[in-house]
Amino acid sequence: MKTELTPVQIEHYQKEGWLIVDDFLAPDELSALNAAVDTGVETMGGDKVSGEHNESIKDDSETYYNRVFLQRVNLWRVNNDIKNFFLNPTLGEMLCQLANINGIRVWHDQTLQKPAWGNPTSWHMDVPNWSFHSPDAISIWIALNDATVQNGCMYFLPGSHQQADYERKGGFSPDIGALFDQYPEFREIEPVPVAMKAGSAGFHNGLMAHAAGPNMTPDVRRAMTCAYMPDGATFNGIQNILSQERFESMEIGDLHNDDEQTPLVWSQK
Ligand SMILES: O=C(O)CCC(=O)C(=O)O
Ligand SMILES: [Fe+2]
Repeated sequence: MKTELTPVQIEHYQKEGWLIVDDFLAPDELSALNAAVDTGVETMGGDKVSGEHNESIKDDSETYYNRVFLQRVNLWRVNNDIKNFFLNPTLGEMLCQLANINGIRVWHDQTLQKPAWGNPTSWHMDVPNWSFHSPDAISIWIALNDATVQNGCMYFLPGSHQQADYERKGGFSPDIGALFDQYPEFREIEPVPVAMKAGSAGFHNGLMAHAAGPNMTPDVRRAMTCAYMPDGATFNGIQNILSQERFESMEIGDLHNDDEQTPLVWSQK
């Protein structure tokens, strides 16, 4: 895992809200992660979020969203290889350097597999949907196979995180450009397509606007991602992927410090 960063890379991430690290994984690390993702997905069966056997979030309907991707969340809970991968302190320290924070917890991992002829991923921001608000959330997106303009690679809107708020967020409806109605000023920013070779990784700030194109090919576009929160982030009243039990037990302002839900990965202390 290529976790060494240069000052130029850190500056790029902070200014633009994203960074690509080519060949982030060595070929053996990539095959191990690919295998772990397949095992994890199989273990989860039809559940979208591990541990949540909730009929309303079962993946069994042919909706527009199910043709955006096959999505399985929190594989770290059902697969130790994935847990060791994303809770690796060296990775945690790298993410803290990029985000300029002192400690970091997993918010959730997810595999996002855009099927053959899959729908695009609409323009959105991540953090406004999540159960904490912070300008410093960071996600890693690893290409498990080549992500190309043809099969639905991501697009970033550089610098948009600096103008974003927690109310306007775009969405996942078929209206891929709804975010630009909410942020007319973003129409001026040139989107950057980020094709990535298998094993390369993208890092993005949770308030930076991003999207992905449709998959125009007969093969799946496979990615494994993990979203992280700064240690010290607090509950904002939004449920998102929290279990009903956890959601009901939390008051707005409570620290997200439960290692069963949001494990600490690295901390300076
Ligand atoms: O993989 C995609 O199409 C979208 C990924 C995304 O939105 C994210 O990682 O936050
Ligand atoms: Fe996203």
